Amino acid sequence: MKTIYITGHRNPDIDSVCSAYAYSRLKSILDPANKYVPVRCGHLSEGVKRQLQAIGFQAPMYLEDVYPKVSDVMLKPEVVVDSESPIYNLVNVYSMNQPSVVPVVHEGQYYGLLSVDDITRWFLKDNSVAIPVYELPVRNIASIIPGKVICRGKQQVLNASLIVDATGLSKFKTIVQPNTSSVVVMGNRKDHIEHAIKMGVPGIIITNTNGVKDVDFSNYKGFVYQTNLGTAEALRRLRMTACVKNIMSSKQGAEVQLSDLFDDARDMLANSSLRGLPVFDGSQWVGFITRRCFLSKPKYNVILVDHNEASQSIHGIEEANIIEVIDHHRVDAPKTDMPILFDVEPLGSTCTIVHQQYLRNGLIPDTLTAKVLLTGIICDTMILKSPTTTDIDIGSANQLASICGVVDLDSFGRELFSHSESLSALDPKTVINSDLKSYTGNGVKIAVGQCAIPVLRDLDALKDVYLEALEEVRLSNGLNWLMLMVTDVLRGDSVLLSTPCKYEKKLSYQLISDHVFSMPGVLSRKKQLLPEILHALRS
Ligand SMILES: [Mn+2]
Repeated sequence: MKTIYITGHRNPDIDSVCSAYAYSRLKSILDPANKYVPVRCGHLSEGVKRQLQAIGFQAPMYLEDVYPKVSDVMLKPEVVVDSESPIYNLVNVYSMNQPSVVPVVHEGQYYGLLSVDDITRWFLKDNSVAIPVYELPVRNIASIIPGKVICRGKQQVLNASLIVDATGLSKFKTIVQPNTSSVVVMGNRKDHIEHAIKMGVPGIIITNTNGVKDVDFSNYKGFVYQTNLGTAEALRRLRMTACVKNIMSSKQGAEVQLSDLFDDARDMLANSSLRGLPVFDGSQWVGFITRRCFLSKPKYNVILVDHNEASQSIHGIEEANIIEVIDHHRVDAPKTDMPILFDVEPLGSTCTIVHQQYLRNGLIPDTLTAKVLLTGIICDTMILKSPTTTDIDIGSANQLASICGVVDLDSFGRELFSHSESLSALDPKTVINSDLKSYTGNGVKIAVGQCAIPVLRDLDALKDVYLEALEEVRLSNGLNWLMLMVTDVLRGDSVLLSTPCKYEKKLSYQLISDHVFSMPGVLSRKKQLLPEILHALRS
């Protein structure tokens, strides 16, 4: 099952979030094998929030970007090893799979990653020229060598080298002396055992036996263990009783977060000598990554609705698979590798296109989806008054209204727009940014914000503040020209505020004061204003 995100444009408006939701519902019916997730790639303005609240609709979740993340390649720990457990247990882990790292826990908490390099280093050291000294926890001896503890002794861990008793008693006495700090691995030989006890060696492992008789251990302070394993096998296991934590590299500490970018984590690993890194979600350890996780880069699958330009889309779209585009704007779409469904129609709302797709597939949207689609159409067409409105929009609106029980479209629309903001109640920069679209025309970087309000009042009092805010937003966004279109929905007119720019004089609208234009009957940014702006840029 693939996950496919459906997103509208940045600074999401009603049409954008409503079409993303409704299209995800349709796709889930048509293609139940995959998971369609509606998202929004920007935050909602207060007005949009109130409008959605008014129809009882929860907006799609926010998704910041579609760059591949650590979470997309992370390995979940199938096997973990306790830091105190014997190295011998790693044999089982490595016989099941060949991990380059194994997560190590201590008392249930993440402790570190053990890598194959740690194991190699330990085996090489064990077989180097110097006689190795082992840290042998007595608990581990009993767990991996079958047998019985005869004396527990005082030490929890024996720090000792190993001696095998394979000689006659007189030779043995020259090897094991009062200061000998080795664990002796020996057969069940009474006089040899008594000598080892007398010399006070830290431990004695008696092999090839099911019972040691007639030896007095009562004054002995060391550890004594009997096993029916042969000497060679007992010795082999004894060396691997050392704790896993003892062989782990001290170079722990580097870590990544679940939400870190794939590229950043890959570079971090590539620039280190580590085989893997632990992955955390906040402070919680959730898994790990190894170099193998980065052999191929995953791609997110995305459907674009209500936009098709990469600059208006979710961050990371250039690295994603665009698998469909459903839109009603001018086309400036990114190239794709594969043929895709590209449904761009000059209709009043993307929600109309989505409804038309329901009809083409012989489906009827459920009540909530119908209301959501209707809301998208009514808002984007300014209650079916915008010149972008077509007969198809009107037809869809009427059909959807009858499904969700809306009797009067005009009063439904007036009610919706009554929730949008009034200019004086808002911060000018928030208004400019909340529905801002960027374009490049003739090499000039421009952006146009639009704000729909029920009735345009107070403009004289507010225009200077707004013009000042426009200039600040223009500078901070690195734009050549920035405009705000304030649309009076109920009267069906707009006013355009512009930053000072040589092209503004070429606009055909009537100047009502400095940098303020009257646009009677203009309701559509994309169909009426944008072509006019692009024309001004070219002339
Ligand atoms: Mn739209």
